Amino acid sequence: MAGAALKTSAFVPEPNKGQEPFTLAPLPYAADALEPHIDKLTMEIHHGKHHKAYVDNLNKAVAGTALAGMTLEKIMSNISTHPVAVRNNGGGHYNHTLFWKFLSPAGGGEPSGKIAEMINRDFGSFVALKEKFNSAAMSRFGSGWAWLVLRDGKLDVGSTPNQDNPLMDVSEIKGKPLLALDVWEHAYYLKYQNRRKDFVEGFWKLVNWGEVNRMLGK
Ligand code: MN3
Repeated sequence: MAGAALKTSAFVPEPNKGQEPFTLAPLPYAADALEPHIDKLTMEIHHGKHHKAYVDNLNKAVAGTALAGMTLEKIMSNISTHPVAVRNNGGGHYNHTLFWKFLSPAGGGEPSGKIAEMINRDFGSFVALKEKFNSAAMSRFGSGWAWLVLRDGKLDVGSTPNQDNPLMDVSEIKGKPLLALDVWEHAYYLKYQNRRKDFVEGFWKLVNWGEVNRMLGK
């Protein structure tokens, strides 16, 4: 039941609730709220068309199978045994649900709280983390995601291809996602064209550190 899922904590990604069919939650802010860093039309297409298609195609892929009603986290933990449509669309739904929440019109600036301490401990400084994260985002060839994750109590940075994520058994980087950046061209091409680097810089001006801290405490 979608209504029941909405009663859970705001930072638990909706697709983790094992609801079936999976549903597209509204953006947590207006489509133009992230301007100038991410433009309104990009947000409308990205959420209303791309993310919606992942949800619709995921529902088609799991309908009538043993995966229907299973949580996405469980599905992803042994994704190598499932059809590629589940990997692509399940990952797409999960990743985008996280991504919208990691952005905020009131975001950006320096990290605070527990995540700030851990960044300093594990990377030396926020500047050093950004360099590593930006490198992961820039060096991902073609389409994919950059990630900050928690694994065995330590922070790590890496990237995944396509709609893969660190919860998947096939992923090179594994752990609990704490921050995600979509580097598919559909995330930035209308405004930035080929300038992925400028999009990544814009992303840092939107990061919702409160959400990162809440994920950390989950
Ligand atoms: Mn996308």
